[in-house]
Amino acid sequence: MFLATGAAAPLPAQGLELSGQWFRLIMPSLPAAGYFTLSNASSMARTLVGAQSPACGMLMLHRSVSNNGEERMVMVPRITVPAHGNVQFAPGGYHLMCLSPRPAMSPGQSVPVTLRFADGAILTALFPVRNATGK
Ligand SMILES: [Cu+2]
Repeated sequence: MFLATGAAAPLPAQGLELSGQWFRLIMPSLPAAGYFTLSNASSMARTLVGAQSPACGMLMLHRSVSNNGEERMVMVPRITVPAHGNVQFAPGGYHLMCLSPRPAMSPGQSVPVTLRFADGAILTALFPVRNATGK
C-alpha cells in the first residue's frame, strides 16, 4: 500500500511498459494516430488518464467504435490496464489522437509521448513516426 507523502513529484511507472509504439501520419494537416501495447506487470490495476507530446497541439485518448457498420471515434477519459495484463492500442480500437501535429511529427522521426496514470505515475517513450502505409 502506497501512502501519499505530500510531495508532488511523479511516481515512477513501476511495472508499466510500452511496446510496439508508433504514430501514423497520413497528412500533416490531419490528426495523427498513435498505437502501442501497454503492459502492467504489477499486482494492481493501473489507470491511464491522459497523454501529452510536444509534437502535438493536443493529445487525446480515443476509441474507434462501430455502430451498424459505421465507424466513429469517441474520447475516453480513462483506460484501466488490469493487473498482470495489457491493453492494445490498435487501428479500430483504442488510440492516441494527436491534434495539430507539429513539424517534428514527420515520417522517419521519433517523437516523445508522456502517459499519465491515476496514481500519479508517468511513463515517457519515443514513438517512431510512419506514413499512411505504415512505413
Ligand atoms: Cu481518434
